[in-house]
Amino acid sequence: MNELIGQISLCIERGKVNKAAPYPPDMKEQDGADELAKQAIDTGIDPNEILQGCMTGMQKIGEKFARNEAFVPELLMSAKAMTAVMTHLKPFFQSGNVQRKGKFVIGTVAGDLHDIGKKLVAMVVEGNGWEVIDLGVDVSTDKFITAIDEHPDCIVGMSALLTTTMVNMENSIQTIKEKYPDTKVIVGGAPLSSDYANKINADGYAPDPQGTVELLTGLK
Ligand code: B1M
Repeated sequence: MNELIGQISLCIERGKVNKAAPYPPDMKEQDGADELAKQAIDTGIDPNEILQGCMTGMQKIGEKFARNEAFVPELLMSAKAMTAVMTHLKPFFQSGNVQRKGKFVIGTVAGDLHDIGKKLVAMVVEGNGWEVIDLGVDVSTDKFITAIDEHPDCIVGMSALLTTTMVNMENSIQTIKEKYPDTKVIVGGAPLSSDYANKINADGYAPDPQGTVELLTGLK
């Protein structure tokens, strides 16, 4: 791994947002995710490689959390550091074709507050020419329905990061299909799979942002 990317990855894992941030104390006054991401971009490093470094950092903090070596406040700091990097990556992922291919409504399902992956999907889909309506996190079935009322020609995307919240997709999909049988609903998120998507009557499963773009193109 490139040294700069390794440093960014470490900042995500340790939750070092920027140079001014006092957390974590042993990294005080060092450059953080914000400064390093800017440097990486200025040096011409591929934004996809920077993103990959971030994912590695997130993976590591997630594993520590699973082993009870890190707790929610640390996860939050990692999320904050990742958000700082995404601010620099956004223009690259959104610089695609401006002619709109269709509308994509996306949200993290009810009970779930994870939004980093969903935001990445939204960014890349937008960069690939779709109008994206991001409903945020903890999105109720009613909120999805209201969005479809306003954008009847949209495709809906649902994200879930928890095994306890992915089950909420089934009810949302069923209610959407009862009111709007022709509306396509696709799903994604770490605990999801194609098999699960089939089981809950989703119209497709995408493992990542690029997969979402391909799925949308196929469904259009
Ligand atoms: Co939480 N968390 N978290 N967390 N968190 C996980 C998901 C967990 C796996 C950690 C672990 O135990 N190892 C675990 C879930 C276990 C499970 O259900 N099997 C977990 C838990 C348990 C929890 C809490 C319950 C902890 C607690 O309170 N005790 C709690 C739940 C809160 C809630 O939602 N109600 C909680 C809270 C949080 C924070 C708020 C602190 C924070 C989120 C902050 C934020 O998002 N703003 C957080 C974080 C950061 C994580 C980890 C560390 C990182 C998630 C992330 O951002 N990954 C995560 C462990 C891990 O993933 N290694 C973990 C990076 C992101 C780019 O990847 O989101 O997978 P991801 O998105 C990917 C793909 O999945 C896909 O594309 C993205 C880009 O490639 N994708 C889609 C995502 N959505 C898609 C939608 C699509 C298509 C593709 O639509 C078509």
